[in-house]
Amino acid sequence: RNVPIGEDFGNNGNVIGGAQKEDEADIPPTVGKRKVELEEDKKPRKKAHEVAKAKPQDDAKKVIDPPGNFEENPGEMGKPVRLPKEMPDDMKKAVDDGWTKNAFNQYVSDLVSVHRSLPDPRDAWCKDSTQYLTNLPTTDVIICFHNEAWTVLLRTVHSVLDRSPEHLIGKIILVDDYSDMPHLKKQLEDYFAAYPKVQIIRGQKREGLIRARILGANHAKSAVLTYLDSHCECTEGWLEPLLDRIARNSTTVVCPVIDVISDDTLEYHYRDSSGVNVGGFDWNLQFSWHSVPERERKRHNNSAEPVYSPTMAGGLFAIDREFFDRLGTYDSGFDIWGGENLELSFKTWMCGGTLEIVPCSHVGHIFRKRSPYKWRSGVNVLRKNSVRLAEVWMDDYAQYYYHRIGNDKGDWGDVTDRKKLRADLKCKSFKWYLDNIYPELFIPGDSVAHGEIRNLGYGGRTCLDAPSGKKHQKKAVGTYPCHRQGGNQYWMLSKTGEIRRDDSCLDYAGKEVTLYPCHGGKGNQFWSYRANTKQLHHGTSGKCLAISDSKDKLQMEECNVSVARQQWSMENYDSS
Ligand code: LR7
Ligand code: MN
Repeated sequence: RNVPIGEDFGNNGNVIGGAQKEDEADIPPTVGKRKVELEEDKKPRKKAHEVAKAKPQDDAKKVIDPPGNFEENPGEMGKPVRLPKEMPDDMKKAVDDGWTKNAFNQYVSDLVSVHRSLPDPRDAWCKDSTQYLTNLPTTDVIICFHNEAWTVLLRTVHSVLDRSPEHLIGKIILVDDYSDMPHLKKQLEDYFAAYPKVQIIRGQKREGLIRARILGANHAKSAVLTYLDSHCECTEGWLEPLLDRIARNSTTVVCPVIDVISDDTLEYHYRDSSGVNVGGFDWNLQFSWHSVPERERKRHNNSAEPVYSPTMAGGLFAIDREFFDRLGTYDSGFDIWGGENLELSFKTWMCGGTLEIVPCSHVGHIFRKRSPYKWRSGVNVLRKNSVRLAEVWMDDYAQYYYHRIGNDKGDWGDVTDRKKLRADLKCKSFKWYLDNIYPELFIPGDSVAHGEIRNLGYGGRTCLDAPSGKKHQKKAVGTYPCHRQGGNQYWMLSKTGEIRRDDSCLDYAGKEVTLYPCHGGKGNQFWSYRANTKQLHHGTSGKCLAISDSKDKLQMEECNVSVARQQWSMENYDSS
């Protein structure tokens, strides 16, 4: 997820034809791999090459064999599959085509068995089945897809069938969101005809993943709904710990730990429970991962116990069907992609439920760096979804998001029904949610100033401007003509002297002024704004922030009150 708007699209605010995604910078790196027992594979398996050849992705024409000495059964146990550096031209073309269509290495996926084995990432504690209720509810597994690669989709479904107790799976509902790839038509129906649990439902037009999920829910009958993306792999024992939580309390919404399947090698990365992360968000309404906060750690004896999470990533979760209905499922006014994860997270907490990450349940997901499919041209879909979310659920706090996007809210349609839903359910306030569920979030209103930071030298038209994307960290912070659209020029001066941008802080260590994750330790991240001289004094260096003569760079200088290029005005400055 994490498709940014605004700043990454030159502030024209249009996300067209998919969006640039961050890379795995936000995704927890894999640490502490442990030895795992080999899972006995019960079913007779075809060799990877046979699988790939038997059902080639027909728009890829044919599967081009890798060189003869290539490994026989690549990718087993989640091992990485590395293609040779030198490839014959036709193979190279097939590899490139796979990347173009899917934004992951489809060629590699086609070499890997759709029943491949995976490591077992669970802590020993999780394998003691006596801790799970014996009478667990059944679940329908809903998998929505738009133009998913053949072997990736099949592997998702087989990982559910192969690694879940049969009696706990009602149906696997595949919702085709108006794909046009030919292998997803009759070929898909023929393939799954042999699997009575698998049902295929097709939308009549492109709905986007949110309405596709609602469509799936409308066809579900089991007590629990479990959602997965169409490029996942479930590991051994993934399901029971999720269902157990819901069986104990039907208002508990649960997410597995989401492990990383490499987009390039299909390697399965995981780490143990000590590395579990919980979900948060920032004032751009982007989802982010955080380590388990101290207050939450204290509630547990064992790091494998379910932990409260302020938000969910969105794609992988289980929920009681009746509770989901009571919450009004999703806002059907959300298009294509995004925001629905925060909607469900906020209302779960605000309307009497609990959201947890269950460290005993691991499901892998292929994280992509860009979105391979078409969005909706001319419409800023993500902004529309986010404004609907903010209007209905965020009370006065919505202003911080609006400010962050330059108050350019666009057309978000009608949310009367959703507001009524919230009122009927008598949900708690967003303030309650922030105070009790996400106290770590920095509130712009608690800052000394928030908005643009404008330099008063050279005509006073230059603003502090953050580098684009989230890879900004450690990149130099620059300047740009003030544009009053928030985005890269939205800053917060905290009471503790940080100049913040989401979770990053303005940092000076003697060379360039950069953005660095906020550490709360003052030092290089400490700035004091003197309202009388309008200077920004830096903590450790004692220097003042200025712009260069050419206005296009920041520089640190010996403080001099008579130099206009050292003077700044802070938006929404409140000295009290
Ligand atoms: O128009 C569409 N119709 C669809 O059916 C667009 C997408 N989809 C399907 C698609 O085929 C896929 O199965 O919907 C699913 C999600 O789309 P992705 O894989 O492009 O999304 P993502 O993995 O980049 O994004 C995350 O955020 C999304 C929007 O908020 C959804 O909630 C995704 O499910 C979610 N993915 C995860 O939570 C996995 C972990 C990612 C993280 C962090
Ligand atoms: Mn996904």
